[in-house]
Amino acid sequence: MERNTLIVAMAVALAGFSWAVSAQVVAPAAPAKSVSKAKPAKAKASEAKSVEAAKTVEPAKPAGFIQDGAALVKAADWNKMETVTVELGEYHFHPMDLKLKAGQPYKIELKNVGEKHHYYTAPEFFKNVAWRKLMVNGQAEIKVDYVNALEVLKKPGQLDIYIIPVNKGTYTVYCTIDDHREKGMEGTIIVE
Ligand SMILES: [Cu+2]
Repeated sequence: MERNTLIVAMAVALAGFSWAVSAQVVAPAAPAKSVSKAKPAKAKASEAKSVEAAKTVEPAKPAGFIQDGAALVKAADWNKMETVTVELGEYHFHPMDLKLKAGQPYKIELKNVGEKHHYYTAPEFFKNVAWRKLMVNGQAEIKVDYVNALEVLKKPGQLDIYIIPVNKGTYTVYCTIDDHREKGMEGTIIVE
């Protein structure tokens, strides 16, 4: 009995010790505000740690982009997807004014029919859509949460984007190569 009691006591002591150690490890991650008042130098480290932990759980999109895009893409009925073709050439988009419906899943085919490379740059529009994927010539798919700019290489370059416009508005699209924009490569994307 004495021996058993001793083992139990040791086990309790060890458990207490490990609890103390784990508590020490957890402690720095405690509410940043209370820590920052006492030890400002360590507060930054713990804040950085908690931000890192949050990213591991669910990666955050850059500010301004649709945050719940993945859920919208998953919930959408892609059998009702509409296909729209936009041609890029010297120096125009066709159509120049693209009209889309908010909440409607789209495949937008960006086709370069010109002799030069062209950009399809629409930063505000790109921020206001839920991204499913991009497809290159039916040969490769790129899964993305957000996009900044797209370039479609000269004839016969093609890039298909699968998106759901989320926020209504009038957005500008243009080509950023040389003076293409000034020569006419600026159009609008209207989401209603
Ligand atoms: Cu261009």
